[in-house]
Amino acid sequence: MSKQTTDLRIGMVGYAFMGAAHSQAWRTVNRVFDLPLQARMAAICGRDQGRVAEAATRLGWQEHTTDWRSLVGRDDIDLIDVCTPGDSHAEIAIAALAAGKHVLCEKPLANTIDEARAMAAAAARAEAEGVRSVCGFNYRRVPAVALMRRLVADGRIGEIRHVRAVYLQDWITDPQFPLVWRLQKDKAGSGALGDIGAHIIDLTQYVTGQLITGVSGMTETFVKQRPLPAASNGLSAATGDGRTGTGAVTVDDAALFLARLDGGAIATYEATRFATGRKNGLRVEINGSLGSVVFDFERMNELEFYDATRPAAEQGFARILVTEPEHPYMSGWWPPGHLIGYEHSFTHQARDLIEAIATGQAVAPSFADALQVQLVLDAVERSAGLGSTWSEVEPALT
Ligand code: SOE
Repeated sequence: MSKQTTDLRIGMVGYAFMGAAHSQAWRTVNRVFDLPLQARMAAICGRDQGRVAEAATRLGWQEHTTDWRSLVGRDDIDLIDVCTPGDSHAEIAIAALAAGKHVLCEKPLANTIDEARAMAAAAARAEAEGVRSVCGFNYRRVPAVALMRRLVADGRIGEIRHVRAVYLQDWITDPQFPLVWRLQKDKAGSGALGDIGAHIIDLTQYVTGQLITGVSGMTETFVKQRPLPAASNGLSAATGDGRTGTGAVTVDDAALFLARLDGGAIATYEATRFATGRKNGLRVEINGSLGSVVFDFERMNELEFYDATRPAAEQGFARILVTEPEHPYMSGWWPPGHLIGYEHSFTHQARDLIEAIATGQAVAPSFADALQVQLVLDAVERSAGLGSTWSEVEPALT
């Protein structure tokens, strides 16, 4: 591992949507939280010389490069932040871990189970040498979600019976929306299932402390051909730069599944990019023997809590405004009652990773946790391919 100073020197690969979100976090984290290490935005890497140079200036990176291998090999880099499409996660993350760099890797961990297994194995080997790795399931770090987990872990909703989770978006409803990388299996692994379904799988397992053991799923691709894009940049892509014609959409537009969890809960999940009018509608409801909790990302500063142990005349869903210093992560931010947004979940992710590196403690979700999510995705795809037959989720650790 490279020499550790009080600086944590970061090299980021990728500069589109997630690259910008992670950059915002690295820029902000030490200004908000008192941490033992100072994040330094040393170098950013991307394939296109002009665009990566522009991104370095815009996002606040000291240097830029088009060669991720040289970045990973540098002695003056401590952490590699992987914000590329899924088809390069495994190669970059494994090389970085082998070079003794801590790794933050965007979700889903990989495009295939084999890649995810190799990444989890590399992370386990590196962990023994004090190298930390974490997968970017950022919604865990929304304060209301962390509070939800705390209430569930404290037994406030009793025994969990139902998990009801949806992640609804609508950004590709227009059939003329171009064939961006997120719609290509070789680049993204899967569609709505892996991109946003993975978030609700991770989030619900995190909150309940239970793992999905089996599923029955279905997937659908509503628009099978789309115009070829000019250049892909995150979610958006312009058409009409001279490229003509269409290409096949090779991933799911929507994925639905039923699941059983190992603590006895039963669950439903829905992930779609065709829920017209729903922009980032991540909603999770958990019903237990003593109450319920509900989180809706479109109202991310709130948590609904139903406490069935209260006197009958006083029962009803309470709306907790998760903005107080007593709430997870909030003491670093504004005076009580002031709201936070999407970007803050990434800053909290950076905070937790820096703490883990400095203290030598493990940080979750580990690559092994993210492999387990990958195994659930695989089980859903297998089930869908077999007419929704029940598919067991393989154990992550064998
Ligand atoms: C696109 O659907 C996307 O940007 C996901 O890739 C992110 O993980 C999610 O946070 C928002 O939507």
